[in-house]
Amino acid sequence: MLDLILVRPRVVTPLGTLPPRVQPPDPIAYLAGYLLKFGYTVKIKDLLVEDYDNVEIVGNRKINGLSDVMAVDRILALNPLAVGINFEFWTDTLSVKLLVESLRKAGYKGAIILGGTNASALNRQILGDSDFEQEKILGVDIVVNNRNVGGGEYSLEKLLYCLKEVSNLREVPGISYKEEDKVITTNSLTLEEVGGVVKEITGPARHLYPRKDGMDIYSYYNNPFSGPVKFLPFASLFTSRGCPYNCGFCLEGKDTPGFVKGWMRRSCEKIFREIDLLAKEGIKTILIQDENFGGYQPNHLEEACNILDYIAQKRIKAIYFPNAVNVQSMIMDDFKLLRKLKNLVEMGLTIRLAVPVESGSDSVLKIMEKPHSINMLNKVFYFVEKEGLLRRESFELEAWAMVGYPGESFGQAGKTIKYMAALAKRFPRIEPAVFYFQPVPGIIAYEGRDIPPEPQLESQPPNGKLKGLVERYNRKVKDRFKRPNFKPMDF
Ligand code: B12
Ligand code: SF4
Repeated sequence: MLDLILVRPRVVTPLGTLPPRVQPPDPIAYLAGYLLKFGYTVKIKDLLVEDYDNVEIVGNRKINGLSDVMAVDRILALNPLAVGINFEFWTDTLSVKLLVESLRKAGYKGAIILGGTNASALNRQILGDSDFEQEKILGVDIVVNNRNVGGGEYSLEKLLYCLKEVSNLREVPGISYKEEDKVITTNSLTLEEVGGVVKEITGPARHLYPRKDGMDIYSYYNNPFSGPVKFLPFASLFTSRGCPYNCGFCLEGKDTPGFVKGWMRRSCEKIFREIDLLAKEGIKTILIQDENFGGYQPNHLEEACNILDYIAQKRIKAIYFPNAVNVQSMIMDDFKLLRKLKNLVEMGLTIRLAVPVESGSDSVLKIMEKPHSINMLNKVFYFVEKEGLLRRESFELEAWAMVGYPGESFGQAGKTIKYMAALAKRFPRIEPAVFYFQPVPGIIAYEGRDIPPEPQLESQPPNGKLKGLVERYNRKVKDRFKRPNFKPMDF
């Protein structure tokens, strides 16, 4: 009997939109890497890439990936003690529900465990403690919390031990489960305890990913978050977990029961060994996926710069920061991080960076509890201009903002549009995108709603006036957003 199958579910997108982006299912590969060290038998099933072109239409949505019938067949054939599903995205609620339902209908009696950011945010609701049917997922036994900072690995290991030894679930930290119709949430590890786990993390078990011609299959899709990757193959790297800040629109900012809030870096030695491995595999582009690569203190910046230097020594050709870099980190210690990136560009590396502008109004930045101000943003753009970075083809810059945040006036939204339009004018090569604010489970704007929430499938304009504003802006800067059709390469 296999101990555990870790599943990335099929991906749900709105009808009429491009096929979904494909990135390696890193969260479950991290879990697998950790469990293998303890001698558990684990496999990964990536339902998205196992049949990417198979599309099921349900109402106004399409679901890409291996059909549930086939998925259940393949999972049951491996006879697992437990099935763990990565419920990362609210948008995938439909596919996760259908998969759990199909597994139970097919008679699967083992434990079904959900984990991942969205599962953690909705832990008790998923287990039935909710006024909204949409949030409940019948058939799930346990939700693993401890999102982000590393407790996922720790809790899952303890949970599997418990399931194998048939001992009390109360002994497992950082989980939610049902006991006599009541949802029980056990205490999380402390930040210090989780820190010990994060330091021990060696990296994801990439050898479990499907491969083709020596490359893991994900490079064949060449369509990650932040524009096309020029140099293939690529891989993601997480050097740290979590974030110390409290931005109101972001799950990282929330200190919800069962979560561990904070930031910590993995051991630099272990990160270097992982980079060695990636270089040996011929990886050309590294996507640094951290929420907060620069940390929040000068010594964190020092480590960040050492990591960048190490990557450069290994002849990696490009480094992307698809989740942006905090504005604080960019200006801290006399622009140390930006200077390092400039230095790497001069050495011939391609760098793609995103600046999280968020709003062009200081008052809105305050409502959002952002750790930056307009003045700090201006300093970043001044640096980029003064140092001539945007004149270099190998430096790519994005800027992101949003409108429609609760408490923002129409005039303040207009200020954001003006700020972004001014950036577009000043820097012909910048990609300045404006989105509509979207409340996701776990943040106050979601919790406060008294209508049944539906997973929003794309950025929805909150009112007609705002929509007009953003549409006019997008028409003006439209050339900046030409993206290739996200279609997998032939294989
Ligand atoms: C990389 C990333 C992406 C990648 C894809 C990642 C992938 N592997 O498929 C791309 C760029 C494609 C992407 C797209 C989107 N993303 Co994104 N993304 C992330 C990001 C930055 C990192 C996720 C990650 O890999 N973390 C590292 C791992 C190790 O940590 P982890 O995921 O928390 O996993 C740990 C635990 O949660 C737990 N765990 C995880 N899975 C499981 C499963 C089991 C069984 C168990 C027991 C435990 C467990 O253990 C893990 C190790 O400790 C997160 C923010 C963040 N830092 O988490 C946002 C985040 C997940 N994304 C988010 C969003 C909103 C989106 C989009 C919807 C954006 C959009 N409007 O298009 C799309 C949806 C795409 C889709 N449906 O496929 C939100 C999700 C909010 C929500 N509740 O839905 C997040 C949290 C960002 C945020 N701060 O708000 N994203
Ligand atoms: S700094 Fe970034 S990751 Fe941290 S809470 Fe704010 S938006 Fe989220």
